[in-house]
Amino acid sequence: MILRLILGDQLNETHSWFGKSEDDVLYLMMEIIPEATYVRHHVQKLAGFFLAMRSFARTIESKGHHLFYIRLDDPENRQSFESNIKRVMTKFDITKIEYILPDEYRVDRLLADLSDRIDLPCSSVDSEHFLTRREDLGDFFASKKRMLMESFYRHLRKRDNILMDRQSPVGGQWNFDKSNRQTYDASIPIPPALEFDHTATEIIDMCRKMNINSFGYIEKDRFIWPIDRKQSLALLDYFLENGLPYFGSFQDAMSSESWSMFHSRLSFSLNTKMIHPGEVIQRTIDYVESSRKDIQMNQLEGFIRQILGWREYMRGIYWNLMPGFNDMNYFEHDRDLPKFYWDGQTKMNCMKQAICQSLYFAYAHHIQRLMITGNFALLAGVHPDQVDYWYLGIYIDAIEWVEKPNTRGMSQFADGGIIATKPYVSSANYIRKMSDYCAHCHYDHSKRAGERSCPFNSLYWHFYHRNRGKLEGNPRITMMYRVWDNMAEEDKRDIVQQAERYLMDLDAL
Ligand code: FAD
Ligand code: DLZ
Ligand code: SF4
Repeated sequence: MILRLILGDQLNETHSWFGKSEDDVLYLMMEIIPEATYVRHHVQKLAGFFLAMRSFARTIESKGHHLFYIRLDDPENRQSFESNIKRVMTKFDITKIEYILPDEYRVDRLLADLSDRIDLPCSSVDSEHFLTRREDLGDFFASKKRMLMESFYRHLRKRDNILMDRQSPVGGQWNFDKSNRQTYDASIPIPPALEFDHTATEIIDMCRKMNINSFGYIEKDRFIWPIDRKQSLALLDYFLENGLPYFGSFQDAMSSESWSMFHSRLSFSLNTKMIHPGEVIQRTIDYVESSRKDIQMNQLEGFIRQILGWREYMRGIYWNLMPGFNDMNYFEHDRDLPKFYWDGQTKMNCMKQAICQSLYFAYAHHIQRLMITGNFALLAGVHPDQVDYWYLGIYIDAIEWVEKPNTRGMSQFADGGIIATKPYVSSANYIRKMSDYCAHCHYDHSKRAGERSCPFNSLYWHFYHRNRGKLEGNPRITMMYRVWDNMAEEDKRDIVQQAERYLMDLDAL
């Protein structure tokens, strides 16, 4: 009998493994303590993975497949992939092991030499999920100086003939980013987030019984994210109807009125592989073509770029940089992550909003992750290990292959500029322009130093000042140093002193 392992982020019903049921195949899924504790997960992330895994198990069993499912609190659970495989091997006449290539380096290494330890042939198959192979990005950039997302994205547009008019991009432009930085226009109603209605009580009780340490909230144990393919497709359809018409325009906008704005919230469904990026792209294009709404190109292209461009690019970067990626710390940052990241208790309203909604929904949209919480961690000089740890735990969609390039690379510039051409930092100016947060803040967005001066302002200049040696040569930053150099000496001194006072006690901010 062949034993086939399915990991918790491999819930892909459309995988060719499940084409027809075979009597000589036994599928194996397991809930294990190391996966629930390799980082402190948000309670909704634990609930989401276990609920979706169990739902997937029911689906494939209903299609006639044989499955052995090990629950976290099963007294016979040996709590590791390898030990549980060995246990199943003693129960059934297993002659071969097959697994789907994992997306995480850690699990990939664990399974790569499994056959040496269990004395049975082991082989892997593709996940059939991504639009590129692990090594495609490295091959594509082999002879190029920079590994820019935009080049890879254009290559994939051409390769797959997506939004193309022969060799030219539809709409005459590859990228409509400039039209995608609008501030939120309050006359356009934000669609309420589509919520599903699952109860997570059993999972939460089980995690408690098994001493799994989690954080974050889940109101009345009600889990609102999709847990199967059908619900994931319903979420996609809801987004196309309600979010897509304004997606591009307000992609970077933030408002305390909504925790998900016009975003799709599809990342959990995609990262667990309940839906396929190719079908998301195709359905989106079909929707725009058949819709009577006049959906502009900047909305459509903006969304396609996230899935076809950023998502595939980040995965390629991950496989290109691992395992060395883990140790990158370009600025040699070493401060601790402030305590308020774990409870949202800070006087900085932008941080409070972004962190509290993450604690309540296990979600923040991209610009909150990048330009609020990520921006602050970078300005404050927090060690990237601690920043990674937080992002990997708090978000429902956080799987290392996508979390790490976004956090350590894009947001913390710990790779020294492989992903981003300059650090994503900003002062209050940007936050004020893109959100309504500053209007209700204890701090004054217009002050760079002195009482109640916004910490983002002094820390911003301090960041450039202290990292001059590493950044001055970057042509995209020259201008900032010119502004700094032209400031009055007294102002510069006040700003640096203010930043140093704030840095001495970040927890008090
Ligand atoms: P939408 O805005 O609706 O975008 C649609 C889809 O595009 C997303 O579902 C996602 O699959 C893809 N996408 C968009 N941006 C990116 C990106 N930068 N990288 C990869 N895919 C992207 N995304 C994760 O899936 N998991 C993570 O752990 C994660 N950690 C992040 C950490 C930081 C510091 C930052 C700055 C970004 C991170 N992202 C991560 C990327 C992005 O923020 C999320 O994919 C997005 O917010 C998910 O919400 P959504 O589904 O509503 O996205
Ligand atoms: C996130 C997660 C959690 C919390 N628990 C499990 C689990 O018990 N079993 C499992 O197979 N997968 C789990 N996952 C998803 C894993 O992090 C992911 O499947 C692997 O690390 C491979 O990327
Ligand atoms: Fe954030 Fe500063 Fe604005 Fe307050 S004033 S919301 S801390 S940017």
